[in-house]
Amino acid sequence: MHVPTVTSLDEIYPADALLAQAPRWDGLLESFKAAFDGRKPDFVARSPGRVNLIGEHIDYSQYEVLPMAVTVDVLLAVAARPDVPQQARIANVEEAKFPRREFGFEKGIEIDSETLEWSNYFKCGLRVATELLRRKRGPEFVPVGLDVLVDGSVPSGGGLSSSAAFVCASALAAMRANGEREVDKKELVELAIVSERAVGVQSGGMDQSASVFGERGSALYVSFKPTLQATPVHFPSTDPELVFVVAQSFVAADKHTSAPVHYNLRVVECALAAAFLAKIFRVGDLPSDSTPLGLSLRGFHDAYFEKHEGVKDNTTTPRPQFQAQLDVLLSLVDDYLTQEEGYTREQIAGVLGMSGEELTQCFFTKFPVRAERFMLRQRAQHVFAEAARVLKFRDLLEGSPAEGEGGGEALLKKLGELMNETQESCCVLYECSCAELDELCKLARGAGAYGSRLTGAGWGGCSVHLVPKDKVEKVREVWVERYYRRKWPDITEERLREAIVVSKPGSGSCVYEVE
Ligand code: NG1
Ligand code: MG
Repeated sequence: MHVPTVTSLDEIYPADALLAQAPRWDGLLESFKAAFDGRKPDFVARSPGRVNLIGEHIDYSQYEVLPMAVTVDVLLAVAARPDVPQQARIANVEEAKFPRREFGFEKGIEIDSETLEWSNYFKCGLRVATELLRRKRGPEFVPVGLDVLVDGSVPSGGGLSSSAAFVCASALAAMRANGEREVDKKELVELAIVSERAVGVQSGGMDQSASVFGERGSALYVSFKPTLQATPVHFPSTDPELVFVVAQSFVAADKHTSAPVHYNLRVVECALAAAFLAKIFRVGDLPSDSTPLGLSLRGFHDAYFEKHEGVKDNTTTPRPQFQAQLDVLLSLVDDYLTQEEGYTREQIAGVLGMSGEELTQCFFTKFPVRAERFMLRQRAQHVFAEAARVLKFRDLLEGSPAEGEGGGEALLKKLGELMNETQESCCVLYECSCAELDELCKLARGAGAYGSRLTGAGWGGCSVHLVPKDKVEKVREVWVERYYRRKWPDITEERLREAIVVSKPGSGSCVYEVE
């Protein structure tokens, strides 16, 4: 499947968004000329943000997740400069926040993960493109120079994954500038996932998948095994209508700086839990996979059922059986990962039969983390239970809402319950929520939301709520009054409009040809 080329904005946005988008695009094309010697851009590369409906912090354990692309996006207006190969000039319409940069990449693309620098994300994308181009055209290929003007409407640090949208749009931009009209979505995503880790966050692959594969009108069931795949999942028509509302906490989640004690630490804890369980249940060395540390809880999962039940290819196991497997794993965790207070490095090394040095080599060298104790029990409990919730959520969306008592409303309530369970688990077991996110969820539920939870990495950022259509106004009022105005008495109407958005699944990455 290739990234589409489009020639009109209504191929990208739903009708109700066009009114706001048309002037934004015109402005971008005009500003490009002003920024780069009066030249017109050749095309615009576009990739959207995403909201994750369910399946939080399990993509880097290789479990399925259920996000959807949204309408906010990152746009890159681009002109190729064949006369100055391997030189980039990149500017942003928000010049004050994101100052213009120029750099050459004849000697490779350096990315300093120690500094928080906006153009790093562009460089990640450029790396993806260079790698893809060299695969196709040979190692000697010399890419063209680029002039780029960026306009992002995904709030940064807001939990809607501006980073992945930016990386994917950048990769696409560099491919197209070098004449590639047919970019394979899967190839693009797989490389973007690995490449984005260069900025310092050891992410899974949900965001890039949702951004590139997004489809208007459906959520995406993203699986990583046996290979990356995004399957559209349609929303059933229900009465009351199912609506997802996204609310910003306006607590900027600085995942980059806090990575060693938050995000990246969770990545290490999950890998340690996988190795620990594999050792206890003597399943042998886990097969290496594409996760940051090369092993995952899902790898343990598959190895365990291969050894104990002879399941050769667990990716074809029917969903009810897979759910039953997850229940088994949860009881194993309960019985064997018993230390509520966490595990020290010494204890883990002891169980794994490693010296302290070997443990450091395998788990603490690739990227830095800081912790005295590793909460293997709680993290594994979250991951296995969350993986099961994703399956249940998908089953509910695909089942007939007319079935069972209460029809549509009963269905929405069940979906909402799963979201609430996720929030509870993120809060208590995974410790990735924060007081502000908890507050937004509590207020929403009190005003009629069926389900409320954080979305994305957490520790700030964004929340998502399943609200029956007739309650959206009420929920909004309560948030405005009891959260936003209380915290920021002078908050503007415009800021409030940004804060609370009814989100519909939007289309994925594309290239727009400028006439
Ligand atoms: P956000 O919130 O977009 O930074 C992060 C990871 C995902 C996933 C979620 C938690 C990146 C690019 N993405 O998302 O892979 O693990 O957290 O479910 O870091
Ligand atoms: Mg991100």
